[in-house]
Amino acid sequence: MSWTTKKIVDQLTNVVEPSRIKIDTNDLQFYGNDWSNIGEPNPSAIVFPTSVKEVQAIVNLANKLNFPLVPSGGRTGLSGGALAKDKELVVSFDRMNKILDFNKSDALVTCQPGVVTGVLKDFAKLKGLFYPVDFASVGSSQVGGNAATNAGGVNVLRYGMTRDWIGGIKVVTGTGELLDLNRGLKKNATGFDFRHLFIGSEGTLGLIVELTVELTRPPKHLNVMLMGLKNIEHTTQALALFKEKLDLTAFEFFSDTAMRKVLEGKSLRNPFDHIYPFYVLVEFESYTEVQVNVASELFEMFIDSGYAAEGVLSQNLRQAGELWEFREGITESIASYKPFKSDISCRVSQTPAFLSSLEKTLSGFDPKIETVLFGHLGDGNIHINLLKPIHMDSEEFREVCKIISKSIFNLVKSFGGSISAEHGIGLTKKPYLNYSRDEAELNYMRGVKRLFDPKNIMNPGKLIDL
Ligand code: 2HG
Ligand code: ZN
Repeated sequence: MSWTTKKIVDQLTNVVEPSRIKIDTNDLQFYGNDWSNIGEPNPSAIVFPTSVKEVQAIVNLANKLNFPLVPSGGRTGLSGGALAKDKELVVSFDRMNKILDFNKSDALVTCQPGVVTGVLKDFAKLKGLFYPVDFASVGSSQVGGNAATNAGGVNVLRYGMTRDWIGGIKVVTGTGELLDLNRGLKKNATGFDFRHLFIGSEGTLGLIVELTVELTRPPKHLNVMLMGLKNIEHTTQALALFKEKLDLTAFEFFSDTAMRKVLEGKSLRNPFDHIYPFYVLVEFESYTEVQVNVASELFEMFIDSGYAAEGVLSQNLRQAGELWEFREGITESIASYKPFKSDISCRVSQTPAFLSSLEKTLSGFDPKIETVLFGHLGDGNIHINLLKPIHMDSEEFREVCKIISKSIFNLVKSFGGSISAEHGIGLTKKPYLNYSRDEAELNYMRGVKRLFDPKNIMNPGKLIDL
């Protein structure tokens, strides 16, 4: 290690005001960690730049002294991408949180990376528009972090991932150069689109210092239907039918164990008379009563054919929110079990086959480890949470889960799926990246990393090793 905290802090004071450098233990713990909680944070210091120039100066210093940087947004990631455990300097974007520009006719908003996702959503609303990327942590995640991890969420089925809403970004590469990528252009056929290399690169190529985000018209009226289903095949049959007849904004699913945990954890009342093996939550846009009637007819058809056992359709926005709680409350309800998380995807049409094979695979392991399945079925994205039995030692649980996740990843590979649909690779999934990307691809990824970050100072150890 050729740098020391003292050396970094001394020289940083030439670059930013001393009050924007933090070395208190509490700050190091807080800003050096993310929601994955997989290791002890141990950064050298935290720096809070306020301008692009300052970010460039920090990167130049890191190159000169050869110390690593960890970018830090809302730190809501679940894969350890923002964990600083090896004396890195954490670059927090908390003070770069301004909306810089808005152009109504382009429906484009330009902002700094530290703008909280919920603030951007509220800003869009104020302008009569809509920023559609949505997930449970919009209240703390930041737009820069969303872009760096290509965040997904519950509305991907209709609106796509974060990538689809980024009209332009400015980045400071690992060499300290400032790149202005795509500048909000809708059409631009001038060769490689570097913007998309940086989106989803988890801070390993450079730091995103400005974003131009596209907004759209808000959905007219959203309705939510929750159904209990007896069989996994029926979930994709429901998806196909509803998708054909309605403008779906979300199609989510969860298992019986997920329902039990959320009822208990959130003290909710079971909306149905029984617990069913699977639940689907369908959200759709209605323009008039016609769409609501179509949904009711489809539901009746489902009941008549024996697919759906019970169901409920929201009558107003408050009820829609209440139905969402059964799905969105799952993560929080199982947090006390210290779950081991996987976030996989396969083609939507293959999800029933995948889930049946998964059931077989998991039945070979300790039955005391409960499995909670849920996710964005409309996108083929399944969250698999393994729960630690109360009496199992944490270390033993982690070891067993590693073995189980290898079996899961083998299964994912056999389906041509992805070992991370939306949570990213970070540290937790780095050893398994080759289950989803072949060696030739990994070599090109290393080449790209070397090109933009030749000294390997940008979030080293995450996503891919050189
Ligand atoms: C969700 O879809 C999040 O609710 C979290 O991606 C998933 O807790 C999880 O595994
Ligand atoms: Zn999710």
